[in-house]
Amino acid sequence: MRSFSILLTLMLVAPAASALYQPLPTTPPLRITGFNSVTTDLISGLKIPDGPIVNPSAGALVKYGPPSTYTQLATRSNTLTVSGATVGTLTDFVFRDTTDNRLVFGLRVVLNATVNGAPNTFEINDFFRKGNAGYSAQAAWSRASDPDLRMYAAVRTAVKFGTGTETFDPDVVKFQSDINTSEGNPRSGYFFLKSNAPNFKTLANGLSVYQGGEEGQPLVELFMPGFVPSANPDNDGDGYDSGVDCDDNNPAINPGAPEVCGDDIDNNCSAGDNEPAFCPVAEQVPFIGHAGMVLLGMALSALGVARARRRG
Ligand SMILES: [Ca+2]
Ligand SMILES: [Ca+2]
Ligand SMILES: [Ca+2]
Ligand SMILES: [Ca+2]
Repeated sequence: MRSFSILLTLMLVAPAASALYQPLPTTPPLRITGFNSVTTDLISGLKIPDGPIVNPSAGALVKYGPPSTYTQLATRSNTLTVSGATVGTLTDFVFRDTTDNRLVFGLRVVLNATVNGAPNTFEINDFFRKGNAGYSAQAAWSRASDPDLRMYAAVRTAVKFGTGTETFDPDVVKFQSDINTSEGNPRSGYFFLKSNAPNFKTLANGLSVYQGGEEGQPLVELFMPGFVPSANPDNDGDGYDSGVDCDDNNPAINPGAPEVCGDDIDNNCSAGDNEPAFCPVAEQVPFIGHAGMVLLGMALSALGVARARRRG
């Protein structure tokens, strides 16, 4: 009976955990919405309340981390810079949810208290995550208190805050938020995107944050590298998966790398080493020399024939 009760407990718990994620619609209405209170978010099912406690003492800090069933596969911190000044830090994550083996892309942001000695007025209205075309997308988030809330909605669209009706974009998932130091909520919880992609890679400009001018600030979009879904793994982390990377164990070799002439390596995964487009001297001088030698030989040969005819 003991094993039966454990099994029953697992059966009851497992569906509840996965139900915390909501699929993002592909047809209107596109939005799924969060709210501004702990109580209603628990009802909405968007909140993940069962992660380890990151900071138990300060309600103003993110209290809940990722769920304990998540294995972290990769992370990267991006400094958010506006007009040369640091306004905050966005941390990007990839996890594997060991309950269903799916990949989970996560991010959270912390805005600085001040910028150049003045109150930080930078605000994030939208987070954009690219690279989702061809894959499913489900959203959820973690938070514990109002100061680290602020996922208002999740939707597959590239339409920015305040610019009109959202249209479906299979590639882009937007988390609409309101992270703003001046308004007393400088930290987000974790915004999670669960995908059925088998692998992940880094995409240049795969992530961005957008300030929509809600309080009269300038419109600002900050782009940064981001982890995105991928059909193939990117073993060397250079942003090119093994399907297009001709050496996926060397980050200096990939389709975006410069060709290094004469090193016997196809550095840019195109046209071999010493390709004429990048290596004109090394490649063309021997070729012209050879052609010249052939032409010279033909000319000398013709001259010899002509002399022989004259002698004959
Ligand atoms: Ca690679
Ligand atoms: Ca490589
Ligand atoms: Ca090449
Ligand atoms: Ca080369």
